[in-house]
Amino acid sequence: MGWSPNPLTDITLIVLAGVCLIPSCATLRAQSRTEPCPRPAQGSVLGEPEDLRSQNGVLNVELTVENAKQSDGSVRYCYIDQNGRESPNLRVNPGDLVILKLHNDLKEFDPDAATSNPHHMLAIAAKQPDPCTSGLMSKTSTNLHFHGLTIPPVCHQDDVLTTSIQPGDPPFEYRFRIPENQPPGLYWYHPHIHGFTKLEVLGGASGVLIVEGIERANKTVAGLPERVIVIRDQDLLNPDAPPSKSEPVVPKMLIDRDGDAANNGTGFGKPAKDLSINFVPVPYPDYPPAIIEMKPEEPQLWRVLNASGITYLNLEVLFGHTPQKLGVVALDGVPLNQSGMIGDYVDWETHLGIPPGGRVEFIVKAPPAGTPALLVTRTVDTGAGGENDPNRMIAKIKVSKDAPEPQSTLSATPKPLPPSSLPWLGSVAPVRTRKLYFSEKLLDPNNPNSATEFYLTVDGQKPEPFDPKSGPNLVAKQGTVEDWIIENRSSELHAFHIHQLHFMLIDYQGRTVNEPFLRDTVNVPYYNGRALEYPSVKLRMDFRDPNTVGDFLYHCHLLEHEDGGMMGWIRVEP
Ligand SMILES: [Cu+2]
Repeated sequence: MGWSPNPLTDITLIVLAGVCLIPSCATLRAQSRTEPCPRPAQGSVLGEPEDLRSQNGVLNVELTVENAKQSDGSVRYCYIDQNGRESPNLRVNPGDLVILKLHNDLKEFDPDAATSNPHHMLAIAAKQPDPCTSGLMSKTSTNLHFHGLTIPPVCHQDDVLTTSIQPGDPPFEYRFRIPENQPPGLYWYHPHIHGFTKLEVLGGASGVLIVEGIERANKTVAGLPERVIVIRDQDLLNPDAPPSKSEPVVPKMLIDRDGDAANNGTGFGKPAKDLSINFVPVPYPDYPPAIIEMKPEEPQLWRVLNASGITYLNLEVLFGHTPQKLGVVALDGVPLNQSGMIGDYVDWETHLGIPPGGRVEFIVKAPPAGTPALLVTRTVDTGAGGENDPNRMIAKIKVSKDAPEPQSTLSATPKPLPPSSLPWLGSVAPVRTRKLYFSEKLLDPNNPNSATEFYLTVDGQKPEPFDPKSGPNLVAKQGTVEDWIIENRSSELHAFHIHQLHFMLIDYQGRTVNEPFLRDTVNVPYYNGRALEYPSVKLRMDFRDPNTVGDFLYHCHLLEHEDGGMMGWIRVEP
């Protein structure tokens, strides 16, 4: 696949696999729904978000975004539908109408911060402004972004530049049609309030949107049970705990520029954030795994979203200590064979790198009875300035003949999807090449502990944090394609994402790859401070779709970078 996190030593997972395989808490189940934003206990059997399916071409859903302060001071965020279901899967077909009413029930738990926040003061002064145009950004503002969908970036559809809903506003209606040509696959929804996206997403505000029909694009997956897996990150539940005794001793923990545990280059030690899988927490230091129940040797399609705020994933499925082949059929919502060139293609890989915001859909075969099996994430080298993403367990795969099936199964007799009516992106000549670059600056260059500003700059312009009042940073024309070189001039990884469209990876680190498939989020390697050139990726950007018109955003999908200003504004003219 397009990027390959630096694997450290192989002993890492051998040690890892020895830790707390069968937590005593495994039999605990989700807490009751009477508590706001309920979460399952660690070690729980993995549940799935409930499916909400469109009916007669319409998906009607009401979501309330809520938050709840916990006894440890942390604040959970969640979407609850009209029947009390948390972060449901929105399942739609191409051409369907989505009518989604969003209630904002967010509370301010930190009044001191509220009074010191000029945006919040503005909100109080202005008294319930028009949600379409207010552009208000505060801890209690919210909106929705439908990550990966090629729908118009306008109010009530997929605008996040000025759409902002406040507590006390009447329910806000999103109403849009899933394009007939939207590739079938895994998309997602989350809030996108500049400056506060991390707060809400890290707290758990995210969910999956599935465009049905992946088995129509690739009949290899026809008839397979499908399992939605959302991996989120969150602040550490046990921040003061020493690392597990089964881990090698690591250098003293350092803090990176974002205030998170810094990458120590060992694959061990305290992570920057804890992970959860379908809300089952897998906390540091022992990483008690969730339990995935499967029938022996049963193949399933796993649809994995990395909804983390900052954590990179590098997934493996181990039988004993041996990584298994995982059959990738789609990336970022788009089947790999979308180019029409590679038939019912399956890319068999032993590890899958997923940046924050990215999705991978792959075939997993359960182990034979009696074989221990784990879903793990291996360490990711995020760079000297990056966060610590160590090796850790996520789930144990437990097989038995009468394991329950996942709630949804793909059609066994799919009607093939018609081929795309547009020429393959890789064969279209770009009208221009642009260069953009990620960079970071210490506000006080003499003080390594001073605040950092984050920039995503069009080459030739002045590096400045994103300002929603600045107007567009660049202008493109609908109907064209462009090549963008994205450089990383900082010492940590960034994940480039653009709204409203997909792109093709042409070059990675100066090497031509011409991937015959599409992405909407891509990792950009870090600068080591020594190489003669900055690391870069070259992307072919697709502005051909008539829905890709208007003002929208591109940014780093590490949300503290995005909130810190690593974002830009593109205007696509009709
Ligand atoms: Cu970044």
